[in-house]
Amino acid sequence: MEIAPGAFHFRRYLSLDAQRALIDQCRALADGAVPAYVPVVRGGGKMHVRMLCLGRHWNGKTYAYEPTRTDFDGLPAPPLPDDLKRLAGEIAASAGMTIAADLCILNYYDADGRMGLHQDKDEGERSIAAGIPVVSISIGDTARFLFGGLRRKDPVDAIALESGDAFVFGGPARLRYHGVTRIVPGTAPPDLHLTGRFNLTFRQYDLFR
Ligand SMILES: O=C(O)CCC(=O)C(=O)O
Repeated sequence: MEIAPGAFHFRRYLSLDAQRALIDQCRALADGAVPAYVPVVRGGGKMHVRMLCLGRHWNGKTYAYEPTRTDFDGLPAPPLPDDLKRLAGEIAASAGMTIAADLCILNYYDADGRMGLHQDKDEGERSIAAGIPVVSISIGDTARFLFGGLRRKDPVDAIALESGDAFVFGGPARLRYHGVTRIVPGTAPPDLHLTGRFNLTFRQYDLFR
């Protein structure tokens, strides 16, 4: 469903089996040799998610991407697995867009997880100017997702992102403000045996690859 020019919400894009497989993959990555961590941002505040960047690391102090986690433990960002990259491409294609994802931010939200209203604007200038989309996948508990305009003060829509949903924003929507105000505990499909929520956002930093 196109909710605004360039912004698409696909409910239940992923089957339960696909979600289960993705949860296993997310857990293995988040608890792997380069584990997810709670970033501390510029002003010294802690984020309310556990984060792991794949392909490139987003530095919460400089808001820049880099190969290694210089704001945390100096470890290299793990590579972005090919199957995830493919999935991002398929979802973008469903929205009539293309992405050659070269990075993904994997966030885990517990019952207190949230993320303030922000723009995704730290990727390469040419990629953003071309409107290459951000592709988001949600698994687990429902999130109250805010989707606003191009200015922070613009009105926002509250959208329930449920388990298996995909959300794509590119073209004229690429720089829209968005955030997560709350997680609704206990709303994940019981078969998933997941408490909390995983969210993956795929982006393409480089336009020419
Ligand atoms: O968790 C979400 O749905 C949004 C995540 C997000 O805004 C981000 O990673 O920049």
